[in-house]
Amino acid sequence: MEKTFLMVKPDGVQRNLIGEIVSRFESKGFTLVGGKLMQITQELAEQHYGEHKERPFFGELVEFITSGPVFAMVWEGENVISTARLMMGATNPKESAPGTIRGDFAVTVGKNIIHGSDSSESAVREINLFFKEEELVSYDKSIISWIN
Ligand code: FUP
Repeated sequence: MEKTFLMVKPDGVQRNLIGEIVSRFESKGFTLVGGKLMQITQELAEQHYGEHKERPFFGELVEFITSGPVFAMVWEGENVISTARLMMGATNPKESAPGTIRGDFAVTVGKNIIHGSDSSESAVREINLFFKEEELVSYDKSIISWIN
């Protein structure tokens, strides 16, 4: 089953949105298979956002993502990577539709509440960057046949 990496960023944690965000993905029908509150180190931040290394906002991005605890998660489900991106909304909250997480809770691109993998390659890379294999739990939910 497809897996994705999602993370409530420091602004989302400070604004007490962990529960709201977890609830949205649970209600949708996805399965939480890993989760932890953690402080991202400088090194992990630079690895995670490596693709943006040359961008002018890289320094601020690393500073922001290390500025407080994050809630890192792995979610499982059919098409979870692309569906989670739809549920998150556009990267810039100026353009994210109401009803999406960023559309409902964020105002500015530098504080956009949530991260989610944007492809199957980045999902694998990011899951491995943040979680050890033994931190992920594989289990069946009897309700799944009413979802998929
Ligand atoms: P996303 O995949 O939606 O998280 O977006 P990107 O990978 O393009 O960007 C990663 C993060 O960089 C965004 F969440 C916010 C930040 N960013 C800026 O601060 N300014 C920009 O112009 C673009 C992105």
